[in-house]
Amino acid sequence: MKDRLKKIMEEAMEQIEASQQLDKLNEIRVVFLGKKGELTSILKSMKDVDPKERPKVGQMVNEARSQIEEKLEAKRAVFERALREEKMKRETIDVTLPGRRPVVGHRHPNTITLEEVENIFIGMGYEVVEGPEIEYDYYNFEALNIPADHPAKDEQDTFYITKDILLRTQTSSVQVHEMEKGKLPIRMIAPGRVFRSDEVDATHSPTFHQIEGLVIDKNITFADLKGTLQEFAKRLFGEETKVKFRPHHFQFTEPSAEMDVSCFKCGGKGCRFCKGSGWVEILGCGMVHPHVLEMSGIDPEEYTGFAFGVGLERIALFKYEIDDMRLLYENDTRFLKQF
Ligand code: 2NL
Repeated sequence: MKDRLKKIMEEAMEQIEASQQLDKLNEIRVVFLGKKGELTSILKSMKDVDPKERPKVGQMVNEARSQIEEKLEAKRAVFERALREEKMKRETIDVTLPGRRPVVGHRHPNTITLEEVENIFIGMGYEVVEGPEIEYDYYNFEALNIPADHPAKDEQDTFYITKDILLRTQTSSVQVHEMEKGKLPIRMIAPGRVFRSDEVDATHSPTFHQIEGLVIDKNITFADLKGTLQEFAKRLFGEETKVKFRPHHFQFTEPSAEMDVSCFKCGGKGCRFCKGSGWVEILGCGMVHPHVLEMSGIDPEEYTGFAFGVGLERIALFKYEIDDMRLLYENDTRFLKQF
């Protein structure tokens, strides 16, 4: 029994000494000290030992166990120190190396322009309201005085999802929802993405952004519309900006107009930018059609209002002198980092 124990001890020590990896130590622990290990099997065969000798043999086995454990622990510490040292070596920082400059993001010209427009109207007491891009036909067309058989519906080349559900072609739908709530007066802008089935070119995209505005109160007149939009143009393009209203037609406003601003590049003398005219068309507007008010439950005898719609990309292209709308959608950082 003694000899067997001695042999086990020697073998364990030898294997521990020769081991090269932390994993190997665990294997050795199982082989010698585990439930089915060598030492345990000796304890199991104690019944064959002379009862007088048993305490002594037991003590020897225990001693052997603690020696093997000590040796395992010592070796484990050696491995761990080596691993730690290796890791430290890998992690040394060469402070003389040049740093890596973090890439700083830029706001998209659309975002810059949108925030500028929003701030102008917030400053005039308007609320910014957003709504869903997927809408019922009713909110996009019918409530805006565009009936089912009206050619404007074809003109707009709408993306339909079902017969009654579509991708909004304008953000007016958001304003119709506001009108339906019945809380007056209303002073709001509705910015957001709109969709039209257009071919892509330098000035068209199947998706772009619009900002619509709506004011409804007692005694709102065309003079309020003109004053507000003139102030908007001055704040956006500069104090010296002049505006001009041309008669136009929209189904949802009566009367309707388009507003031009004096070309901020040439001050109105005429240049490549304004195609020699000195003016640039910037938005459509008008007094809300009585029928539109009525359909949303507002009495047109008591309340009047004005509304307008501007294309966000159009303003961004104009302000930043970008000559191709596609640049706004490509997300090329070489382009974006210029703003
Ligand atoms: C454009 C300019 C416009 C409106 C949008 C509007 C909204 C409501 C009622 C009446 Cl809820 N009008 N929006 C008015 C005039 C022009 O957009 O060029 N649109 C095609």
